[in-house]
Amino acid sequence: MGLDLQQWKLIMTRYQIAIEELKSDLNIIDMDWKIRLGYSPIEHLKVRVKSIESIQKKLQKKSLDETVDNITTKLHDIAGARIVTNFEGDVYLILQHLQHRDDYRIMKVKDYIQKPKPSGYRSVHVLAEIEVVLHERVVWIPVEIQIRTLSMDFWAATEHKLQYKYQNGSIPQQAIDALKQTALVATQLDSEMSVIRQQIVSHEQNKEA
Ligand code: 0O2
Repeated sequence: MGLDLQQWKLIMTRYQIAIEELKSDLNIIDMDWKIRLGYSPIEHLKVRVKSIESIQKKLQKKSLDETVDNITTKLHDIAGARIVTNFEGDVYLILQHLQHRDDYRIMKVKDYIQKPKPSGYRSVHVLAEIEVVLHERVVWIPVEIQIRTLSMDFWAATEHKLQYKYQNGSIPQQAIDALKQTALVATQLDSEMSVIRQQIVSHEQNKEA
């Protein structure tokens, strides 16, 4: 037997609050970076709370019963944010920022940039608990924050669409190989953009000296 409507409401509200808090925190640091440094590593930000349907699908995939305990302790990506940057170095600036906040507890960092997934997927995933101050108590709510460059984001979003198209069958090996190849092209694009940025920064510094 699954959860009743009231139990779902309580759970979903909890994650909705966490996502509001996270969105607000990230918008504040984006503004602060822009004002103090004239540049923010955040290119754009997307947040979402998984739908009840996709929570149920994930429970099934993990062979877990639909219980409050399983949902709140075994699923860590119900509330999620995706922070997209222009440059690979900016991914790590944001990671460092998150690691130094007192109102975030970092539970796990998965660095799929240093070690891409077999599919070619690259991104840094941060599993964190964020502090939310409620009327009479303080709670810590888990969120998954994915940080990646525009080029990693383009690859992941397009690959995800192609996987979805083939969800009733298997993707031909030729397409899997071709996708891995495009992931390498995306990696190349990221490193070339970083080199160009470095050239521009050095040029400006030489002018000032
Ligand atoms: P959605 O719709 O994006 O949320 P988990 O699946 O989280 O229980 P795991 O394997 O530890 O367990 O998580 P992982 O692989 O660190 O992160 C899963 C999420 O990363 C996925 O979420 C995707 O968003 C993204 N991801 C991981 N691998 C790939 C990939 O090969 N291609 C693309 N496009 N995205 C990937 P969901 O829940 O699958 O989907």
